[in-house]
Amino acid sequence: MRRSLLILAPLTLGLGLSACQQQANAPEAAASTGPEAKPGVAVSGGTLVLPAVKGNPGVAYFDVANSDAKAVALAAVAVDGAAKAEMHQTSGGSMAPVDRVEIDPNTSVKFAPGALHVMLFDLDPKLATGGSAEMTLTFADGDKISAPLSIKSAGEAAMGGMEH
Ligand SMILES: [Cu+2]
Repeated sequence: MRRSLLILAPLTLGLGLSACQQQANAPEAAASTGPEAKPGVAVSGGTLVLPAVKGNPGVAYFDVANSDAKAVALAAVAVDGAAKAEMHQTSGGSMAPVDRVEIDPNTSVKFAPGALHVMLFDLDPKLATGGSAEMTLTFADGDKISAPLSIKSAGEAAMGGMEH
């Protein structure tokens, strides 16, 4: 009787420990698949073009590919170092804000000069040509994905055929 109790005690202790460890690990595991990486969605070609005139808005361009079986809807963009970021659509020489960008299954959407783009307001002066800024895309379902933008000057971007 006594003996079996002694054997049980360490076992119980061991179980208690592993349960605690699992609990402690759970939030980390969720974080690595949650805010930083929306399943099936990939961002590439991120570029931030600084304004030619200081104080003017900058602009961000990138590609978003959806390899998932269902459509996703991009609802918001945020960029570190920009007080405000707005999705815009250029058409016929003018542009208008866009609330939502749908990306059908197995397609990609390009944010590019003369089309969809992200307007960046009140840029931090620390954003400098040759550096990079972190961009976070938020989808309608609350999922997020982060990607770097490489920072270019307006002149550099123009040479590459980029025009806002
Ligand atoms: Cu714009």
